[in-house]
Amino acid sequence: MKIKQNMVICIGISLIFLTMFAGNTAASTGGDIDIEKYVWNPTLNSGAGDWDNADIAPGPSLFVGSTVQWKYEVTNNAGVPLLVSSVADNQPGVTPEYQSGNDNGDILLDPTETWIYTATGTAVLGLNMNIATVDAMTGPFSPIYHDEDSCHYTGIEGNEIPEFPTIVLPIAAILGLALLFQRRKE
Ligand SMILES: [Ca+2]
Ligand SMILES: [Ca+2]
Ligand SMILES: [Ca+2]
Repeated sequence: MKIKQNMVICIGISLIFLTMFAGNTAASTGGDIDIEKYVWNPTLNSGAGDWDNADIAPGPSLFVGSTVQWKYEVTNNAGVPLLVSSVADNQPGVTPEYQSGNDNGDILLDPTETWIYTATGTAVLGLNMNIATVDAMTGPFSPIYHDEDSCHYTGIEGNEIPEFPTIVLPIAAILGLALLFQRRKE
């Protein structure tokens, strides 16, 4: 009797889930998710800076050691709300953090919403390419929708303030010599 009751409860819960998500699954055929990854390019728009999609190498030139800022835009082209299961970056130590876009405050990425994520890093020398990925689904039984987008920058040397001894030593030497000549004249 107890087993029968449990079975009825299980079937009931399953039916509720199926009803909740069946519509979404059916409507999502041909749907998709989109991620775009941007890097802050300080030389765009006459030097004021702007977000650069930078899909193609070499991307913006950034000074080695300076902060790199990335932005990720996730949009829903599926026509139905999506459950975003993962937004990630293949660059070690870079974790996209959600900032804004979930306008109605539920847990789903609605077709009208664009979710914004950001991350920062430190520029390293040479060509740097990394890939952002997103996974989403319409419900527990739906296929996983996946998209990815690349982003480039090139780390260049320069803009480094010389370290203290490299400035101070030559100046001290010149001042010392000047003093020495001054005293000899006297
Ligand atoms: Ca894309
Ligand atoms: Ca991009
Ligand atoms: Ca939402």
